[in-house]
Amino acid sequence: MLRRIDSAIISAENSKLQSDLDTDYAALGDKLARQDIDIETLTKAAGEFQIAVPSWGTGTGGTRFARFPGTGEPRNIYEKLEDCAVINELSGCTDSVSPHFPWDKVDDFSELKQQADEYGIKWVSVNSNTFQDQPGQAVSYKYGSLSNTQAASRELAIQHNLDCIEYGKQLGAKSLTVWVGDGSNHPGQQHFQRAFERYLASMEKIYQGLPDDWEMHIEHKMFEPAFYSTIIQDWGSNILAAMQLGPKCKSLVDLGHHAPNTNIEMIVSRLIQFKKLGGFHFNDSKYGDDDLDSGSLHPYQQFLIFNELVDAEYRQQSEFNPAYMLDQSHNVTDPAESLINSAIEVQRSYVKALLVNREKLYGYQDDNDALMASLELKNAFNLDVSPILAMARLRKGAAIDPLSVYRSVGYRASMAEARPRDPNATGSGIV
Ligand SMILES: [Mn+2]
Repeated sequence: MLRRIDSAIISAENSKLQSDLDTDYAALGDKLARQDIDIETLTKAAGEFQIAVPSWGTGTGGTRFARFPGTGEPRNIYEKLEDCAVINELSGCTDSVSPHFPWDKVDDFSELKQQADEYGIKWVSVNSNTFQDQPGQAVSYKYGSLSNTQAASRELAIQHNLDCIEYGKQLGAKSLTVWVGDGSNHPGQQHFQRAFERYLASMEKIYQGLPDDWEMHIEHKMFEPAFYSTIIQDWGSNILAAMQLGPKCKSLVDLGHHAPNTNIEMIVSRLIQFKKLGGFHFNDSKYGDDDLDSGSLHPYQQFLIFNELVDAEYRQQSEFNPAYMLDQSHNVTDPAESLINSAIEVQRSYVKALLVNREKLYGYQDDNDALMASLELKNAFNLDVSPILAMARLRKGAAIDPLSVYRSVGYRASMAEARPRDPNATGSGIV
């Protein structure tokens, strides 16, 4: 298999840390055994957990005010794939990439797939982009895409989504994620119902183009770029559209696309109950931003979301197979470092949620013992599962300390030489 980081370097770094890890792992194993939890079961689950990297997350992000590009940024999808391979080799938990079109469009998708295959990277959900006009585009998305009042703009957006499905088929993807920036900035600008009807009619045409084994995921977002109303502003509009369109259409939850303090874990539970949870875009948010690093601000919220997901697994909820993906914008960090760290933070939430004793929790709930029910969750959250995550990485040939290895090999500096920046290239703001 093709590699970006020599496995001998990772092994050498791991060998320096393994003795301490073995000690910590054994101590944690003893502690968990006293609670009748087998640490090996958790380590196996951690090793199997995978979360996709968004291709656009490998470049430095920005805001609508400015973007400050870093050195050695990937300039095309092949270079983004290289960085994704590095992230996976070090973290051991990101074996797939989610592409965005037309940003990642190439002439020969079989060549791109072959390159990814050699890195052991899969392609997952393809993302369409109808929130900006492309050079030479015949009609504009300024006043919306799938819900535009003008049929020509709607048709262009529909065809773009159908094209994305074709690209995805060539890459081996199995789902299409649709987020549109459609909405309004002024009260009265848009007739809410008629706009939603146009959106649904457009989405129906895309749905008809889905292969039998594909899903379509709708992503809601409360605001931005439209600041008064958005066509799929919340999970209510999202699930209504998904139910209207059919069983292959599900809702996608981007953690940052909600009002502050929204109970996202309960939204997740509702979507699971009605077999409409398609997947996630993980990130964190403080105010109205939607692109901070996963778990950097609200790790307990992320844990509570995984508590619902693990509960669904435990109860063997039917049609439950959500797609996990990061969706962040890295403005001040090396994107590869943020993506490695964030993937592990999401994996951490998953493993902590596995610590919850479901039967005990159900008992506390049935007895209305609020405090003990709450502690069953909090005690799981408070346990440091780092040795489990590190051991899972070690056993997969990934790094015990991924960021340390990443920095020691000078990856970004070497990319700065290999990937000189085009001085004429214009970077988008929000990505
Ligand atoms: Mn998103």
